[in-house]
Amino acid sequence: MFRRFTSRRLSILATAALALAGLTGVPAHAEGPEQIPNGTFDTTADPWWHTANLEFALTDGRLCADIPGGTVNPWDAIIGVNDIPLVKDETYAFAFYASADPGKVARAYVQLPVDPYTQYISAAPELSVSGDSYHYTFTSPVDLPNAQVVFQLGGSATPWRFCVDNVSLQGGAPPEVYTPDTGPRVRVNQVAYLPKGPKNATLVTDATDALPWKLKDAAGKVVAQGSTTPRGVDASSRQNVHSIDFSAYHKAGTGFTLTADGETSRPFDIGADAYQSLEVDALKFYYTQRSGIAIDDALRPGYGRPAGHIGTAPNQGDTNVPCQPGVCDYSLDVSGGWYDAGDHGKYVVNGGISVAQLMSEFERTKNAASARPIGALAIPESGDDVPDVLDEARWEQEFLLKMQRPDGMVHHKIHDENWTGLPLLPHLDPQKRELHPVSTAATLNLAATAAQAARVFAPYDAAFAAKNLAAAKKAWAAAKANPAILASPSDGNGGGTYDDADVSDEFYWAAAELYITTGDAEYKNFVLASPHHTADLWSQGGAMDWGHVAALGRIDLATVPNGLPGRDAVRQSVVTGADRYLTTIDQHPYGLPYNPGDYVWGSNSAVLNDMIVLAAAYDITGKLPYRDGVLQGIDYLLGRNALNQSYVTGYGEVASKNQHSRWYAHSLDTSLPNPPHGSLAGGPNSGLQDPVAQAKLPGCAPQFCYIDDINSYSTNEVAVNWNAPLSWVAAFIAGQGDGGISASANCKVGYTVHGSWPDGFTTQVTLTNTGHKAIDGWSLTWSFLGGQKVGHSWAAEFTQKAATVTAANQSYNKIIQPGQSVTFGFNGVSAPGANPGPDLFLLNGAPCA
Ligand SMILES: [Ca+2]
Ligand SMILES: [Ca+2]
Ligand SMILES: [Ca+2]
Repeated sequence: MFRRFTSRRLSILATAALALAGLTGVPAHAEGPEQIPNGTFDTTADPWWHTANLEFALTDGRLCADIPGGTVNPWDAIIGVNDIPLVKDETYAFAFYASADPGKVARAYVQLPVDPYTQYISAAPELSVSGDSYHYTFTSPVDLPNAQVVFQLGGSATPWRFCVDNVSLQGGAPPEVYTPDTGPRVRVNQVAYLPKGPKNATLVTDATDALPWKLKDAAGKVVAQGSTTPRGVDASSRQNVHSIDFSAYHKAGTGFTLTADGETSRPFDIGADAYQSLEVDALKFYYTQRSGIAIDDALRPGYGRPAGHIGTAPNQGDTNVPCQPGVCDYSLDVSGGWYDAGDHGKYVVNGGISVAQLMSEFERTKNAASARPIGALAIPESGDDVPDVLDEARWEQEFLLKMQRPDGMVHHKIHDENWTGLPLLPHLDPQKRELHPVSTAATLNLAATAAQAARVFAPYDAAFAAKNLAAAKKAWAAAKANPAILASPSDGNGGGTYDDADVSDEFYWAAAELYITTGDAEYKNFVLASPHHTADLWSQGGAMDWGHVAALGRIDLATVPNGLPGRDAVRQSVVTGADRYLTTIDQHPYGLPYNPGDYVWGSNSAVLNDMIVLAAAYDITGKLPYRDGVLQGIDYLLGRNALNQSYVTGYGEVASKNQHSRWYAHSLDTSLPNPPHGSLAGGPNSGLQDPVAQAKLPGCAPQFCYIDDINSYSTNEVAVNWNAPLSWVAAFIAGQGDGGISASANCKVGYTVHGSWPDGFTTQVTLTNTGHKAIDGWSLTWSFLGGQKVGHSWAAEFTQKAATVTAANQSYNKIIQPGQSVTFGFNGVSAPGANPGPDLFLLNGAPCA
């Protein structure tokens, strides 16, 4: 499970203008289509919501709630459901069964969901203990796509119990049968294939025999041709499909099309440029998600807005945020950070995996042969010496630090008291903001991310690094002392619950990051003893998500230099996981590494996280099939799929652009923008966990359980934990150039720390020419783990930029004959913590084999 919401609700402020229309109070004939999603409560309360002062639950097939006493107004306690369509001049039959114990008058309305809450029918049934059915009719005076049905239950001095069932609103227009426009049946990556990379497509056809295909350039000239491979019926789409492999064509260009079975694909490029821009755009997404800072329109034309949640009315946060009633008696300044998704909430566990993946995207540039520096992001911190990807990560990490209490425990989340409606710019959110209880999971997320921040920021800001290391250690100790404080699965009013019943994986991840950064025995021993250290983490769903984080630790232990005993087996375990995802890709006619049966909430991020395992295996082994698995996986997200659309805004001829967001809400308010280019939609979700998906997508095959509708939050939201693996993978692909095999250098490096003392160490490096030709002039580059610096040196010219060191020949040792070596060395100034030898050495820019 990814993001789960037990309810979504709109704020109820008052019921002003009454506009009764056609209320008859007599039983009506039930005719016309049913407009209420789930009025029978057979298996779930979704998508019904309730006010924060009550909970509801299913009891004997009914929805029941204990209504608190002591409220004043009817609207002080509400149960409701949103997004009910009304058609002007249509007559509706409104009916429900309800009971009250003791008997009570309730109010039932079909109304406008925002101020002035105009009521199209207003009923005040006298409810009995034994229960009764109630029937009304009315004629709608308006066309409205999103009316609310609410039961107002407040105003009683004493508590009582309310149950409801068989809520029905029949009439109006029959629900439109939704059929997605899937365009031509030849499905391609609509953005770009790398010239020398794999090139695969999928043809939807009833044909069972192979068919001819033709690749045409922009001028319509056939430049390659071949035969399709019949693949049978694909379970994820329930389509009969063929696959097409045109990898043998290598020439770059734009406007290619692929033709088969009388259909011509949407156009695509063959080239590498798109991934350079996708890497940057996917990261630029975070700036406009920032809380606590005005978004500069000069940096993001069309996206400028005032700062959200800086203590300026109508905001009620985030500079001095109290706890929920009864949770704590203090307030914290928790301003800053990123808004999580399409809402204004900020959740430590989802921020945690996101900031970790951004830091890993940076850290990979120090350790992976094919990585290149991450591009500039046009953010306020651009132009300084700190890579922008780290500046962006720091914006969130600073917030995570603020969520920590003096005792080390970390609050799970901070968000609005009640759900707000769409659209709503951050600075206009009037809701009370509340801190929710601390949790072990949040505390361990801070331990992990702060430990990672301590090493990656060390060369740029030693004080910030030290602050993070102290916070990480404190969080670790607090979590050890409080190992089972779990977030509540019912704490979902106004924000996602992000509850997680198993935090043993969070312990493993935190221990792994603390070990990599410090080298300390306590964390090493914990890692080696954890069942997650050797468990099979490579699920056919996603390898990791906000609640399953063991793979974050395992992959970092495999790919970030460290001295863990048995590290070779750790590296091999990642390769084993990648082998499984390669098998899935090979067997899937749409070529994706994800094949769990039903698709989950945020399935696109699961696809990407599986691709990160493949990418890590490529970084570890240098074997091309792993890299090519990543290149195939991105094809799915960019158009080679059953819906024939890209899930990344601005990429591909047909792409998601109406993702669920309160401020990229162009489809609700044309003065607001669509999501920025590079925004990833959550993707197909078989669970259909919102009213739009429930109305439009019943019975969908997994790949079809998606709609680009702003109200389909369970298939089409944006989220910080979804763009993080997108940017990671885009950076990986951008580093592959045109997809050709980059040369490695004929060299071997011995790197030996001969001695160390509290703030220093001495290192000897031996560079051996393993080739058959003399090396005439050399510079050897590697990166330190953290804030280490080269001091006194000998036999080479040293330069250092941040963590990256280059040692170049002197005139007398410029030539290294085949089989010969040169030796040089330096005294290092040690930052506190681990000081492992590097995994990667580049000789004149190429990795030593
Ligand atoms: Ca029922
Ligand atoms: Ca910068
Ligand atoms: Ca967990």
